[in-house]
This record gives sequence, structure tokens and C-alpha cells, in this order.
Amino acid sequence: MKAAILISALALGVVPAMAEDVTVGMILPMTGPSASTGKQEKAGAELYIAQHGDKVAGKTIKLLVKDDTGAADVTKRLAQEAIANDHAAALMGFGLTPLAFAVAPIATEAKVPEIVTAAATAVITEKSPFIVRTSFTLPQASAPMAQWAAKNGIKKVVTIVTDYGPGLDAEKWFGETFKHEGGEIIEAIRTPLKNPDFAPFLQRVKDDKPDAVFVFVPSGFGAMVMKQFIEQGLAKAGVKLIGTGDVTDDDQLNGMGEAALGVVTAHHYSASHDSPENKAFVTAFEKANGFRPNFMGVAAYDGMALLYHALEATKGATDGAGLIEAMKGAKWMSPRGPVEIDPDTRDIVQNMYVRKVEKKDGQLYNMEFETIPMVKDPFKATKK
Ligand code: VNL
Repeated sequence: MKAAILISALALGVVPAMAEDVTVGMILPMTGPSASTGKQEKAGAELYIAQHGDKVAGKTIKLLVKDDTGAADVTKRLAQEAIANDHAAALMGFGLTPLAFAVAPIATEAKVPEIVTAAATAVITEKSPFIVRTSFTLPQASAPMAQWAAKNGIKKVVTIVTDYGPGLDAEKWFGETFKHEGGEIIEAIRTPLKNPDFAPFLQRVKDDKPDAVFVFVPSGFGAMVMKQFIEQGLAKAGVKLIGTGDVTDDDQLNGMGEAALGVVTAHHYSASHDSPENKAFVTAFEKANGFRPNFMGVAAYDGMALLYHALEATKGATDGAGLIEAMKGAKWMSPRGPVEIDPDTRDIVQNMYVRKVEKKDGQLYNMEFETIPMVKDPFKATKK
């Protein structure tokens, strides 16, 4: 029966709708401790489609959002199902490094692009030639933070990072850059990813009496760090809080209260970035969702922009190798500023901004005050 319908449809010159669809399997933690990342990413991808239409190069984009709860075995199963059952032409998302890693062999074997719009350990793009990234890398943000700290009177630092891929990148690239600039790392503390409690570590930091504590925690944990930083009396003891922008995440920043004022971080995106593209993006994002975009929201928006760009370049052809080729060297104006996909590494090249938490129109924002233009991931740059 199905075959008969198909044959008559073809005889009439009607192409079955399926062939004209480009299904994107977007796999995200929509529940669990990283749910804010899922919420932001889904909103960013949907906004791009709403603004640009679901048709590109004669194809119709079908976004399927799947919840992996932050568990790598689920991510893997969902990626396999997206390819086998939904015929996904691209996979997108991946809220945490282990989740991006889990899908790399599947992307390679199925020859399907894995567009990483969240996870940020430097080495991820080396795990498959089908991985391309629109988020950032921890070395990209941590090295400029160290340079700024060394040049601005900070001499002794304790680092606290979450004990997995991106945290280890942050510890290494902040630490080595800071020492190279003449600074001293008194202690390097690692906290568990699951059920972290920063209080005992912050007590240790207080005893160490550094000028500053450098923090990396994944998006969604910043508010807890800030609360315990105050409760443990570090601000009162004159210890500054610095970090990558993950700790002053726009999703939580406004709820952190005045205690967050003055915190300096380095990152690639702030909701207060001063450009016409960003003003339009933030206005539309807030209107659609009722909350402010953070760096995850913008990375998913850009992941979709990159896929549209590639489909236009291939005139709608969806073979994975062709799409990846078309993504290499892509350049566009993101709400975060100018961006480019490095054709050698498939990682994003972008401005890094040094920012300070300030009040603007009664709300807390990361206000950018210094720009380091078009930073390539330093981890890959040093390997050449
Ligand atoms: C990662 C890196 C995750 C930075 C994050 O938030 C983040 C990761 C969930 O690579 O796991 O802010």
C-alpha cells in the first residue's frame, strides 16, 4: 500500500516530503543539574529558525530536541536513534564534555556532522573529523584572564576548578599563562562535578590569603559559588573573585545580588555586548522566552546559523562530508561579535572580552571593557 502511494506520487512528479526535510537531532540536558544549558540552547536554536524561516536551499529544517538528562549513555543512544530512526542530517548540542565525547565515534562512523554548541574542552574537535564547534574553548577564555590579572596588580592566586575536562583546561591555561606573566599559583583545587560543595574549599582559600581566587564551574553552578564565596567571608577578607565567564553566567547573574558587583571574568559573550546585532538578538530572545540569553543560547543560535550557511553552500545537499567542508572557513557576524570557523581545527575563532559585573538599568550585567580580537584556541595553536 505504502509503495503504491509512493509510486503514484512519483508518477505525478510529487517528491515525497521526507526527502526535502533536513532533520537536526539536538541532544541536550533538559533536566538535571545542567538543565539551564538545555533551556538556553533550545531557545537559541528555535529563535534562529523563527527569524530565518524553516526553509533553506529548498529544504525544510526539522528540529528534534531530545533530553539526555546529562548522562553520556543516554546521549549516545539518542544520537544513534536520531541517525537510524529520524534520519538526522546533523546532530547538535552536547551540554557537557563527556556527552560530546560519547557521540564522536558515532559521528565518524555515520559521517554525520556533530555541531558542538556547548561543551568546551579544547580537545573535543580532535575526536572526530565530523565535529565542528560554535561555543568556545576553556584555553581561549582562561589565558586572557591570566594576562589581565597579572597586569592588574594580582600576584598570588588560588585556582578552583570542576574536576573534569574543561576544568583541567582552565586550571592549566590560567595557571601556566599567569606564571609566565610573573604571577604565583599558591594552590590548585579541584572540586567534584557531582554534588559540589565549595564551602570547605573556600575556607582553605581564605587561609591561603591570595589576592584572588580564579574559578571555573560549568554553566548553572555560578550562583552557588557566589553564595558560598560571600558566606565564607572571602570578599570581606579582601580576596577577589575572577574566572571564566561561566561563573557569572547571564542566566543566573541577575539573581546573584550585589555581591557579584565587581567580579572580573573573561569570556566570548555577554548579553550586554554593545552591537546592533546583539541588541536585536537579546530583544527577540527575551520576547520569545521571558529570560535573558547567555553564552549557551548564543552558541546554539550560531550553530543553526552555521548549518544554514553550509546548506546554502551545498545547495541543499546533506552528505556529511560536504556539509563539514562547507562549514570550514565560514565567517559571519554573531551577536557576540565577528566569528569564523578555523578550517584547520573546525573550532571557532572569536573575540574574547574582559568584563566586570556592573549595574545597568537596575540589572546586573557583565560589562565588557577590553577586547582581545579573534582568538584561536591556544591549545591547538601551540601543537602546530
Ligand atoms: C562545559 C564547559 C560545560 C563550560 C559548561 O556548562 C560550561 C563542558 C554546562 O565542556 O562540559 O560552562
